[in-house]
Amino acid sequence: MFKKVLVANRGEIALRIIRACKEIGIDTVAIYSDVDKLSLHTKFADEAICIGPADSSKSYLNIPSILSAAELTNADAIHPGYGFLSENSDFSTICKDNNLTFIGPSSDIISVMGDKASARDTMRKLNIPIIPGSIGIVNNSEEGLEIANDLGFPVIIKASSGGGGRGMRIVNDSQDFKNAFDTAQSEAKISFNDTNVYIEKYFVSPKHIEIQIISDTHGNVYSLLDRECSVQRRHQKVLEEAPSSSISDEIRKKMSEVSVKIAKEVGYVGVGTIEYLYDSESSKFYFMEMNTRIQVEHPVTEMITNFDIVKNQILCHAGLVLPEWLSNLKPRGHSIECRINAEDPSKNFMPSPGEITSLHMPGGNGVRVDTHIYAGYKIPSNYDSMIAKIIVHASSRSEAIHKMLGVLDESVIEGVNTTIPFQKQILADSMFISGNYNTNFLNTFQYKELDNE
Ligand code: MV4
Repeated sequence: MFKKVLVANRGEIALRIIRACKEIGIDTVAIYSDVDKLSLHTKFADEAICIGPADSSKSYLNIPSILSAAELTNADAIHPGYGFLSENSDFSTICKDNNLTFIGPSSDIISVMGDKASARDTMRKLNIPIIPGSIGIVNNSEEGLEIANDLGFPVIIKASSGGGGRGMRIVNDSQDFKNAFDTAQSEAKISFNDTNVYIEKYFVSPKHIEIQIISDTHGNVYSLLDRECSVQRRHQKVLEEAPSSSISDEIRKKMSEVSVKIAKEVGYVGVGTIEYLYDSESSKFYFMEMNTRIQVEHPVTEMITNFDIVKNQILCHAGLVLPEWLSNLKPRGHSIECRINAEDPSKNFMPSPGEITSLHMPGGNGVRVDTHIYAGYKIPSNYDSMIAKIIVHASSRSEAIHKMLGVLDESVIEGVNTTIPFQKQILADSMFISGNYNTNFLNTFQYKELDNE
């Protein structure tokens, strides 16, 4: 078992990992940039080391600095959390070369799944249903146009090193194709230093459903069921729920089986999420991409399975054999997570950093708040604007919606603007309540600014 884990992250996920380590009995090392000196994760860890200035490239992405911190404190493992270095295959390799366990999959798997075109090719070879599209990358717009004509418009051009919506171009007809293709390639070069792009048939109104999997080092792989993540704004998930109310138990079982097959075939170790596009009309699902890290929205899965994903992720990398009861999981009730960002929804979600002057977080049966903020905390402007995740669990979706509306009403975060009013309007929206929403939901949803906000 690990004696000491260095948590190479900040904010709520750093706290989450520290809490899981405490429960196991593992000592923890926090790293922080100078603007995060007063952040809670530096307080809750057993040790805390400043690794550089605010700029992520000089701190949370600074591999030599992080490794020095691990060496100084005699850490024997590093947990990357999500974002930052969590899907950096070089970091995984460097940890291994320095006798540090990287709490994540091997660098080969990170590389394969991080290269979206090669991930598709891997799935195709495994006979996994993938979105119709190009075989591998597309080298030029002439080749691309041929593929697009065969697929039929609309199509979508995606950066192979992208993912999460970055470097995507939707093309509705052939006249726009060459320009879109050339733009996608140049954006991919700028954003990811990799011009490789691929093409897929564009699904106009899919649902975004993902399957959580966990694997130990003994070849056991289990599905921890599904999450619905279709409520996205500019490819940032806003609200997630588990299980999805849009798929039948039969589809849930099939998506789980396909996901377990993928993890087994690639020799996956640890936790991972396979993202699918789901077409409600045909009840068909298609592999879109695989994320090789813990995800922001993991708590909704923990609530419906009563299984601690982060704790077991750490234990799996320390050699734990996963329990057999995971093989016939059924969703227990319904869970919803609202991401609370320090942004002003009435000003096009402009970031709203600053000091939290007063704070009241909700509680009660089936209510969980994962946050690193406190009254007096100064939210820095250097990082992601998410300041809290409010998660509820109830015996039905309807009760979970009512419970979430209630706890959002209870919540008080003063001193900065937050997206709480936006979340309340989503939860009260008839299309959302019906469950028949898809990835276009927020494109047509109108936030109404109210005086008493
Ligand atoms: C798609 C798609 C429809 N058709 N691919 C990729 C990254 C992920 N964050 C969203 N992605 C999508 N890929 C094909 N072939 C729809 C999405 C999608 C989406 C696209 C645009 C705007 C919002 C979206 C929300 C969820 C999914």
